[in-house]
Amino acid sequence: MKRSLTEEELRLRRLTRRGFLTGGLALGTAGGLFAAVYNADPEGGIPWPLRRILRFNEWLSRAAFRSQQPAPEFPIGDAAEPRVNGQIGLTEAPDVSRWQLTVESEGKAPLRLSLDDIKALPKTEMVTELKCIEGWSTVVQWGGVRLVDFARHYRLGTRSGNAPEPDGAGSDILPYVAIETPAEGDRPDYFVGLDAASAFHLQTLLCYEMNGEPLLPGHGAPLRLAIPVKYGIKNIKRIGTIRFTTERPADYWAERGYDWYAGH
Ligand SMILES: Nc1nc2c(c(=O)[nH]1)N[C@H]1C(S)=C(S)[C@@H](COP(=O)(O)O)O[C@H]1N2
Ligand SMILES: [Mo]
Repeated sequence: MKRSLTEEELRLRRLTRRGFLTGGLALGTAGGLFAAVYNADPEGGIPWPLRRILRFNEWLSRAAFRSQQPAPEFPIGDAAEPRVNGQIGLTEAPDVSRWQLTVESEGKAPLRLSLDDIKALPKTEMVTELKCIEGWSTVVQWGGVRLVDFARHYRLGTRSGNAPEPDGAGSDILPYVAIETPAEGDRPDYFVGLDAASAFHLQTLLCYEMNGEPLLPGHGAPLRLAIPVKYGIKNIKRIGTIRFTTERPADYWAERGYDWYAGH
């Protein structure tokens, strides 16, 4: 692992600890909590009181998200190139000519799309902040297609197989979206899970441009996610597969013990 990842882990750990504290205060006294945690049977490796706190934190994030608040946008003159950060799943050069996007949505036959298919959809540009959990952030201009526009065009992400509503809400919506780097072996190298509300947020873009230029390999060419309502960790680079699902997807950093939502 690179040194930057170790730093990333430290930041995440601190953030998670803060989350535990907030949840812990809501549940009871620190002493009582400590005793409860200490004596609890672990469930999935995590003692159940901590699991509960994690769930409580997730519930809070979800409640906060219901307002669908936009992330701030900036003047284009503020945009700059962010540092190339996080190279998991990017070790080999991308073969853009052979690249295909695999799209799965429960109850539908899988789709295989080219970059031209994606570029043919309505383009959205936005200037937002890419915020890394390590503590840096950069204003970036992104160009691509909104995930909600993409899903509406191909009728993805609903139980009925109809196009989702423009606000991406309602009981017909499949609750989760999994996005993964191209699978090399049996598992992709990097993978993120998103709740449908975040995935269908109007500022969630499948991007093929950064600052007016085609995306560079280090930034996730040919296609990456820009999702400014989430920390950098969810802004997955070099997407190979998108899956709309009822099952809460695995998430690279959540598997390492950190908040699955990673919103801010
Ligand atoms: N495939 C992949 N995507 C990834 C990562 C990674 O390691 N692999 N790191 C994430 C993190 S932690 C950040 S901060 C952003 C950084 O994006 P940038 O390199 O374009 O600045 O990418 C995210 N997407
Ligand atoms: Mo990051």
